[in-house]
Amino acid sequence: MKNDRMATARSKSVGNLAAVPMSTASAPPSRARKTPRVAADLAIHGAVPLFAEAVHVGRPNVGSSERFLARARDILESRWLSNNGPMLIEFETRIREKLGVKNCVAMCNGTIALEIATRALDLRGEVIVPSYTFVATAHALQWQEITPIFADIDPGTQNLDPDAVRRMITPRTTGIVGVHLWGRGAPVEELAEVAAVNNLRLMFDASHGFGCSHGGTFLGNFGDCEVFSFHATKFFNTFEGGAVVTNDDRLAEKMRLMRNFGFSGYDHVIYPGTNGKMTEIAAAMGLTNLEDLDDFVAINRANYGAYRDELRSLRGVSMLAFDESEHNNYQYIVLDVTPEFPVSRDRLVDALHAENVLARKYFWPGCHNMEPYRSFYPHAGLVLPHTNRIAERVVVLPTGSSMHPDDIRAIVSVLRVLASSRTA
Ligand code: T4K
Repeated sequence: MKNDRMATARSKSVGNLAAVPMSTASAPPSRARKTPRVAADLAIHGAVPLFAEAVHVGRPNVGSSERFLARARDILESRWLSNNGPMLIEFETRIREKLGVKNCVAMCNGTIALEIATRALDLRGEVIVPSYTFVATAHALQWQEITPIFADIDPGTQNLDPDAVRRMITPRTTGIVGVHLWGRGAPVEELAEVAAVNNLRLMFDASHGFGCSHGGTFLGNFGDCEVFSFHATKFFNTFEGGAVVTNDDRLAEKMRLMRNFGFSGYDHVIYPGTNGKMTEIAAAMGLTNLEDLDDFVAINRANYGAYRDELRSLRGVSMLAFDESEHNNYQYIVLDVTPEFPVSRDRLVDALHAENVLARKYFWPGCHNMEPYRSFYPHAGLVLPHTNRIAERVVVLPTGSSMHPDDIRAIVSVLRVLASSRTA
């Protein structure tokens, strides 16, 4: 789908958020049926839902279908479908150029990329991670019998707190996996210092952070290596996919071997490996979507501006802000529902779901409250007060190229009705 919304976005200035017009001139029609004004207009009270069909968090952004299909035809005609084919090689080159990083090792998904990176860094024993992340960050370690040790977050940034990391270090600790949550850079300098002082490896789960920067440098250039997810729900997708990027040539070479069973040539295995390869059709999707990346960002940014403007006057909810001096992908619209808001976060989510707005409680309840970690460490929550609190308060709202600004206004109107009615 190369929709009108994207064509509009291309012609807009993105230098300044305030300058991004909320024009609907050539946007696809709004799907919202009405604007609720009083409690009786809400679907939780029996009214017709705001949307006839579900509005998702994570609706994929899809670039030009013509260019994708032309690439698909080339793949079929060439009979080269996987294993380091021409699409993959071009894809890795484009990623390296975009991020200014020396190596890109594309993989079949972000989870396998995390596992391969972890192995390549020789992590074992205990590795410190945030609990407030998608569970794949922890599972990628546990799957290899490495013990994830959960450290608390800074409630202001929702990223790992370096002091909390320091407190969790033991003689068994071999590394730290930081997460650039919501695409906002983790405290990379402080974490690098903690790692250096304690002789630990440092890698980042940058699954949310493709196209985002920290201190003006694109994420992908920090730590020993960084891992991206290109899952369908990410702002930039290859259907399924991921990559490890690094400025360490030897580490990259090791990971290239690992993603292809350890083969260094026909019948020649020099390393234990797995199958982490990205297919040609996934790389073709990536190349196509890379060409439309600026449009995706512009749309997300306009949506972010629309949410911010609509939510500004609403007491009790605050929207996570992106630092405008950095590159951002504005992939996640993250609300903190504070105790000041008249209804609970869960009631708010129920109300939105009733309207067919499938808001998400990412990353509730925190990895430490999921199996197997909940059974392994029944008392982990005692050292994770900020994680526990934030996980109970956050709601993620829909954005992306399938959203119309009027849909956003309609969604916020539900919050406004809830805010004004104690009985809602
Ligand atoms: N580390 C972090 C920090 C991550 O956030 C993730 C993935 C990973 C590691 C692992 O990377 P991968 O191995 O996945 O590459 C979704 C995604 O599945 C997951 O990739 C993502 N993080 C996570 C934050 O969100 P779910 O289970 O919450 O949602 P899901 O996949 O059911 O999709 C959400 C909604 O999107 C659906 O309700 C419908 C819509 N959707 C989904 C797909 C796949 C579509 O409209 N079209 C689609 O093709 O995990």
